[in-house]
Amino acid sequence: MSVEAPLGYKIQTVETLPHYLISKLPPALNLGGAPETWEVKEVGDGNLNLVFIVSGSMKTIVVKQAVPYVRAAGESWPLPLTRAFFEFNGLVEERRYAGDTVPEAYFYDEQMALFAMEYITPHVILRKELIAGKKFPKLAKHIGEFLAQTLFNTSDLGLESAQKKELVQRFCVNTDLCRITEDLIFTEPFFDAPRNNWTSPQLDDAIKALWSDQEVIQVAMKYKLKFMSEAQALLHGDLHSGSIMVTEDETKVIDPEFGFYGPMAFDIGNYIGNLFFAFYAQPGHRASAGEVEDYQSWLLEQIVETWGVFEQTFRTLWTNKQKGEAYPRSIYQDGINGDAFLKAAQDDFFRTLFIDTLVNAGLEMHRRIIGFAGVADFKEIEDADLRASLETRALKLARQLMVAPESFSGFADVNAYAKQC
Ligand code: SR1
Ligand code: MG
Repeated sequence: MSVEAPLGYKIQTVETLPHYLISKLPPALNLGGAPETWEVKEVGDGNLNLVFIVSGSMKTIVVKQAVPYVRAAGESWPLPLTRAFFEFNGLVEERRYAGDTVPEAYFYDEQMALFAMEYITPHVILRKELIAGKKFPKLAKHIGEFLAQTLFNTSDLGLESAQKKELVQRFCVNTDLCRITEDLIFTEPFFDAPRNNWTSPQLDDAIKALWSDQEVIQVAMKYKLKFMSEAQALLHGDLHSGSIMVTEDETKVIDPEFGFYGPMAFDIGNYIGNLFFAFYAQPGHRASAGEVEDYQSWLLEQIVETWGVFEQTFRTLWTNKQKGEAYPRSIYQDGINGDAFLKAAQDDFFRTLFIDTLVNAGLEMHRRIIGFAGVADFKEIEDADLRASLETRALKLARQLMVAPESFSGFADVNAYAKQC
């Protein structure tokens, strides 16, 4: 199967991009100087797209172009170009609610399947910094708020029902990227799929045992159905530490090309699963036991604090909401027993969301160890025996999160269990 490209579509190179851009850039986006003088670098290191940094004498921008296949796999894995549309629109919608935590998107060109956005500097990809052992004092606040603002304000709690349905319609056709998630996260780790890739032979027995573990597999399939059918909020859809850029003071969430309407717990669980990942990988990256322990404690604090900020911000948005037909103001804010009802409604909502978040974190951890898209936290550990022993610990927590999420009362409790694994 090959992908149909719009007439005139061409994969851009550092040589062709300036000439294309000069006819497309909005007048307000003046890079400065003649296009021949612009410096262009291709810096994409993700799985899917080309990423260019284009600098003129006055301004630098980022241009992202979709190619008609998965970049990390090559032309044998075709992938439609429409993902540029979803990433551009995802940035626009997220920025509406999360402000500067999301880069500004400048323009989208359907014919070339590309868009331009703000150049973010000197921020570094969070995953690299977690591997390097750096701490970020504002990270939990920024990500907790990002999650609350984007998830609340795009759900039926915070948005007029007609507007929400319009957004559902716009994003629900992101079928090809959803299909990647459905396959890579929810299905392939749980059977002998050709794309799977784990530390072998060290983990062979554990992974074969997983394929017969009915308890885990039933949960994975239950949550796959939820992912496919619960249009609760506009998700980022791929919120791992590789989709976040940081400095001491700022956090930027990038890459929402997997954006679509799905269950809130998917985004939150993805992020938290990646923090647990970083937690287990630490002995592969730090020089001493003391450094490992210190950084692991910081990572576990991040999990507690991110959830805390998220819940607090979301509760406040909900309590003060002006619109949104779910849990309407007429019964809660303006109702005779409103305050008591609202607290009970919110408590119930967050308990369910917490459980679903744990399951999604467990799913993300399984797929990064077993499936196609492994991550640097573990892949960069060269000693395969050490890597496998750390992955085994991560898999132990991941299983517990999936089969017994109700046994945990909060993240402090989960963290205590994570340390024992
Ligand atoms: C084929 S894409 C593989 C993975 O990369 C992206 O970042 C998503 O996480 C996806 O699952
Ligand atoms: Mg990405």
